[in-house]
Amino acid sequence: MTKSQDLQTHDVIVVGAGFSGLYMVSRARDTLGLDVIGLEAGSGPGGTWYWNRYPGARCDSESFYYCYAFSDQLLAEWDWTARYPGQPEILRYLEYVADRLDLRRSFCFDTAVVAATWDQGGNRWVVETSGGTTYAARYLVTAVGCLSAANVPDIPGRDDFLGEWYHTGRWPTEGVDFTGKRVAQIGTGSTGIQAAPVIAKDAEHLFVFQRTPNYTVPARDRPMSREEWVGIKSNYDEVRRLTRESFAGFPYTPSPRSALELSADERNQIYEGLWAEGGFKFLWGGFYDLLLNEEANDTAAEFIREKIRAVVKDPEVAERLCPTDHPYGSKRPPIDTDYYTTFNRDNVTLVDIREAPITKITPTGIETEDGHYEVDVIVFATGFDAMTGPLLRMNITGRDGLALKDKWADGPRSYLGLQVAGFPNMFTITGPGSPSVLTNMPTSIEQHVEWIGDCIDHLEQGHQTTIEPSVEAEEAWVAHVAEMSSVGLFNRANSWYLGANIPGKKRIFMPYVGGLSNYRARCGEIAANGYEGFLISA
Ligand code: NA7
Repeated sequence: MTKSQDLQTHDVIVVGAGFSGLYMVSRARDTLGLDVIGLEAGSGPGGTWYWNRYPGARCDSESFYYCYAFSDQLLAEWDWTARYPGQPEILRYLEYVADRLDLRRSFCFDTAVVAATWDQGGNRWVVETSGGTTYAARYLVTAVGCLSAANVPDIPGRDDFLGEWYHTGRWPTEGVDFTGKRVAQIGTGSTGIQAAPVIAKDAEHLFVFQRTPNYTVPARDRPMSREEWVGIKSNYDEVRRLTRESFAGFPYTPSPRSALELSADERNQIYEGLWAEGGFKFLWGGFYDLLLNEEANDTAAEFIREKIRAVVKDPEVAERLCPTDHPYGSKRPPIDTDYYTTFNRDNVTLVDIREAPITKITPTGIETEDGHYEVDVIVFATGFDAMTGPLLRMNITGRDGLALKDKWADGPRSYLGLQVAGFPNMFTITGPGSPSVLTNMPTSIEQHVEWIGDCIDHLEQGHQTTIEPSVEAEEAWVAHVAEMSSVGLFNRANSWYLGANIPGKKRIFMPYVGGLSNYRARCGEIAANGYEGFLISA
């Protein structure tokens, strides 16, 4: 590091200290021997798991593959206690990794990036931060996550509310005591579905404001014994192989059968088995065509609706909870613990805001077209400005004064979701245009970190100065991402994959639907062919 007044110079700046930022710093510092600084807005490592401390927050991927696979040492030392780790345990894991790899000394915490600008003359990125210090480095790696820019809807009257309000993705570290309180929860995505059953246990009354009913499958969480974990570890090479060679980073082998090949009874028997097993396997390990064929999808959707009708005692509430306006899995599929049974509690009311929308927030509650709900606390489980939001809020400006927000005004454009033309030496871990949120995140993150590390090493070894995609390669990739997204049913929902949850955001399907294994192979070939499609300057 060199330091002059309030400018610090390094080789690499990594923004973020979640799964991707921690591994990127380790890779650049310890494997490549570069001088790296990590910048993180939170007061410690954790990323998503630092901020999302809402009640019920836990991982929807199973613990044994929702972790780093790159290090035998980390695997050997850490034992997960449950099939799905809760937020506190995942945060402890990431803190353990930060300590074990001695990463904290390379990070500045409580430091948000306020601007990042390419300095053409100096061939470097200049990054301004909330603390006032400016950092410069030849490489800028964004490790900001896909779901970190909280979306708090601009509902009229919000600032007049006299009670407490919270967004689930910015939950107070000290927690929130709901005892004896009337609570409004807005939103029934993965977060709302995890939070409602837990909040309902403490609150005097919980009103769940639902705009779109969601399909959720039981998680079937359970403790994981030491013996079970040891057994999995002894065969971990196979877990690595399966996750890396799979479509979505899950160690399941999807069935080659169509849901339509079987009789209704045979099919339901399989669905019953998957329902009993719980989790994402219902979508990814059942029939291969659930996300490809609407008729096949309908069989799973109707199976879930029948489960809702069987569990929820009030038939009118059950029907309101039944999704009918989008195919199962076309939005990010939640999994749950006791979500539907929560609506059988006397202290829980489902408020259908599709039928009677919210008109305003008042000082004492929420007004809809058919009534006023007096509450003490509002929980916004309203999601995120996904994928582009975390990047755009950093005010990134590339070559010739090109602002990323202008370049992406009509939707994100990138090559492989890794680099953007006009933004030399900037790498975006799990950026738009890569499989990212459609996959088990640590699997995608490790692949990106390793690819970026190798690419930086290639430049360093060859004494080359900059790398960025050619406009042609970027255009071709953007067209390929769009083409793939039109193949299945993903475009059939108003999802955050498309940016549909943010008023005014351009509707573009952002993640790459072509599958993680194909994507990994393509990235590997491109590197092996001398970084085909990239412009490298000496
Ligand atoms: P999601 O999946 O975006 O869900 C947000 C929920 O909030 C969803 O039910 C939305 O309804 C609802 N919402 C959003 N804005 C509004 C407004 N203005 N009024 C009423 N309701 C609204 O976010 P999550 O946090 O649940 O999950 C994000 C990801 O985090 C998750 O998929 C995992 O990957 C981890 P809508 O469906 O848009 O009608």
